[in-house]
Amino acid sequence: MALLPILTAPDPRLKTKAKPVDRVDDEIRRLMDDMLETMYDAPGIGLAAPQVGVSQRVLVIDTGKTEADRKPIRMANPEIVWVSEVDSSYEEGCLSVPSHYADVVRPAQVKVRYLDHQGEIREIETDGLLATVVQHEMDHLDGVLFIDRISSLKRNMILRKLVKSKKEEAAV
Ligand code: K1U
Ligand code: ZN
Repeated sequence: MALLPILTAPDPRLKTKAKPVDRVDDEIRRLMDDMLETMYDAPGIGLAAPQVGVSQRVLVIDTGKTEADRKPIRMANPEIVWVSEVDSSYEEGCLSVPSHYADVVRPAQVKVRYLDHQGEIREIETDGLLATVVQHEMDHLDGVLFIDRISSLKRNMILRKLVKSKKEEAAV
């Protein structure tokens, strides 16, 4: 397995719609495993392929609190097939928007259909943190960041700070 570099905003690769996976083969399974290792190392609770520069509709999630609690979820070509009418708000973070957090409103419950790491069709209906994270990761597959779902004032402030820190890092 390998640790993959995580892209940070602003980066045009994070704004691009990813392509569906043709079939879940060994290459996709290796990508899923490398993404999980990268996510655990970061640390994070989700990661989408565009965040590691791969424009494919693949994501991984694990909301377990400890190593013993780990229950990795690997998804290819996820689709939301149902959303609740009730919304909920959660303070989101993102490994591609480091050190910034904001409240985002999304449907409280979702049903998602996807291909698992064996290429089998699966469905999960979920709420709480997992519902938030799966919607956040699916946004990445469409080139959408959580800062695109907050006010333009807050978004531009965060983007200015990210550009500044990238310039400072490049100067070291
Ligand atoms: O970059 C990402 O897409 C991953 C992101 C997922 C996420 C978190 C919270 C709300 C929505 C989506 C993260 O994992 S940010 C880091 C984080 O939340 C976390 C890190 C370590 C332990 C617990 C949480
Ligand atoms: Zn993210």
